[in-house]
Amino acid sequence: MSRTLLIVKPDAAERNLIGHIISRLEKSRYKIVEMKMVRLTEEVTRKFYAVHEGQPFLDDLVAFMTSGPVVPMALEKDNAVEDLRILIGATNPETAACGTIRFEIGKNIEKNSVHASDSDENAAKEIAFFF
Ligand code: FUP
Repeated sequence: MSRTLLIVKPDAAERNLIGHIISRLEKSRYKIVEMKMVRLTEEVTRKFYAVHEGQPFLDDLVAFMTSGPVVPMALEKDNAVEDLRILIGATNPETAACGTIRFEIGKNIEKNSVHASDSDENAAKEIAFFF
């Protein structure tokens, strides 16, 4: 078993898609081991996205992520990190594979509905960041 972090982003929470996303996760055999609804501050969001410091999209991304509630959750499953990246799809919903969560409900490259950790190392860090 391994763990990863998923965040339901404000665009999905705002459209009442939290339950839909949880359903997709549970049907894919993820166990939710931690979960909460939070409103992120600018400071916390900048810390979370520190790796993107200096990127032209960062200010907009921070404004978006602080615009409404988000739902971080720690998920457990075999091969959790890699399988969840496949389930959510590419960053840009327009290029995400058919059937992925971002393909299905993502609006654009910024408002792409969900975040998922990209490595076991980052998953551990991101779970500790929120829980
Ligand atoms: P991902 O790991 O798929 O979430 O994608 P990245 O780590 O590359 O990017 C993190 C977040 O930055 C994305 F979810 C959305 C945002 N982003 C933009 O808004 N514009 C871009 O050009 C790239 C990323």
